[in-house]
Amino acid sequence: MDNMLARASGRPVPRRRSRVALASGMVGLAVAATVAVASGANAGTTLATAAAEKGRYFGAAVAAHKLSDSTYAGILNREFNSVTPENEMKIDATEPQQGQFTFGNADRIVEHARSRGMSVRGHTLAWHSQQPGWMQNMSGSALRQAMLNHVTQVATYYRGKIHSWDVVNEAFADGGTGARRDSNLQRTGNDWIEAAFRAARAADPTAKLCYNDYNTDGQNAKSNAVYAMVQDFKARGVPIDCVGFQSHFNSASPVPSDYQANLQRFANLGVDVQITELDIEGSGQTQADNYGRVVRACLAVSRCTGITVWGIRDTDSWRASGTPLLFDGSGNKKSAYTATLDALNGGSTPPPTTPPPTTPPPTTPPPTTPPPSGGCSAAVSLNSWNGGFVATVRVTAGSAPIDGWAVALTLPGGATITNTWSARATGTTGAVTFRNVDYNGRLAAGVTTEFGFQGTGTGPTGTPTCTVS
Ligand code: G2I
Repeated sequence: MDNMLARASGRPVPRRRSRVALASGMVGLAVAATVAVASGANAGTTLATAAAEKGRYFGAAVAAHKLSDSTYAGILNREFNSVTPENEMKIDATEPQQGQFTFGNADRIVEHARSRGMSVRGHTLAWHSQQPGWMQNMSGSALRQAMLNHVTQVATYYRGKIHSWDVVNEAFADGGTGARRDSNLQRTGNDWIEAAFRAARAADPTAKLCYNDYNTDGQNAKSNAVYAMVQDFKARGVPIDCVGFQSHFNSASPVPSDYQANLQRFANLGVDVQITELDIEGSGQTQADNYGRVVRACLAVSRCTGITVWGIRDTDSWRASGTPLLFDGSGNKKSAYTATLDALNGGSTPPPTTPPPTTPPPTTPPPTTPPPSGGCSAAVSLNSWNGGFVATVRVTAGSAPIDGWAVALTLPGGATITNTWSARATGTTGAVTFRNVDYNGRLAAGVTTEFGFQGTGTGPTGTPTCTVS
């Protein structure tokens, strides 16, 4: 409370001094409270609420078998609004025998999260590690087919329930080569990554699709190689929406000095960036300072949409001896927790409602109608592959607020819409009109909302028209 008031009033008062101030009388408290209200500042008192104030999520990696531990679940439910199954969605867990899918443990986490309004990061659909035995023994086109089937089955099963999927994990080699990591998946052909992304998009067009890796947190040969891949995917319309930076740090692998700049350069490619597996070995002030730096870097990048720590208590960590997390083994908040919360409650760039312009421009420049005053405009961007497409449509209100919108466009012959989200479509072929749904019809002047649709055949190429309804 004392720190919250200090923060809300814009005064960085050290914890001990503010306690003294608080004890010195009710007058000081009343003044501070008045300042907090007058300034309109809302300091979050948990990681989730503080991050939400900044338009971000704050998540934790979760193990299904720990959900029955009341200390663990208590912290999870109080502090976090996003979860990542730590192991339960990996290939060996979800397809232990070829063609036999088991989702029990993953479902427990998804249910726990969704019933409490938390979002879920899916981890991970295609990875060289934690493959079941049958997959480890496969190669060539049989493996490629099995991998694509796995991606399709798992993403379809969880369709509509996943905020972001780590579609492909850790596909680049360490060291200075910038090469792909050798693996059975890589040996099926260099295009295995884009094939996995296309299969994921077709299976769940609502999830953001991420590439996730470690040792890519600063600019180096490995992150340069990932950067080149993302740039290439954006240029060729391969459906990628986000890049995950695992951010496992310790003294041998510290938070890089160009961490924020590296996040920003990826964001400038037109993808969201997410900190996906944060943990920082250490203790005390040094650890706390490093957590603060990471959080501030994310808040400074408008497309850094959320942070996930890789576990809850130090004892839950995959490297518990390094005490790398925000809560100690008894569930007490560490100074790293306070530094994280304080950083979340500090200043930041606005939340990522309107993504910054992307470089380079997409190969299919979104056709736009000129922004009419008081009307609306629409722009389509397409992710296409042989035989199908996903269209994302951005609808922007003109110079006046609107209460509803309708976007009309024409599909080429042979194209059929199979699925629409965040809009209602009339028709599935030829001339189609999309109208807003309940929650996205009302837009303030200049504000943008998105809807999308998926189809077979070729996507629309003409200019959409937007009318206010
Ligand atoms: O290694 C840290 C992370 C690096 N990035 C990808 C993440 O998926 C990875 O997470 C870790 C989990 O935290 C560990 O919990 O991935 C490890 C496996 O690669 C996980 O370890 C495994 C053990 O290897 C298994 O023996 C064990 O059965 O955890 C399993 C469940 O406890």
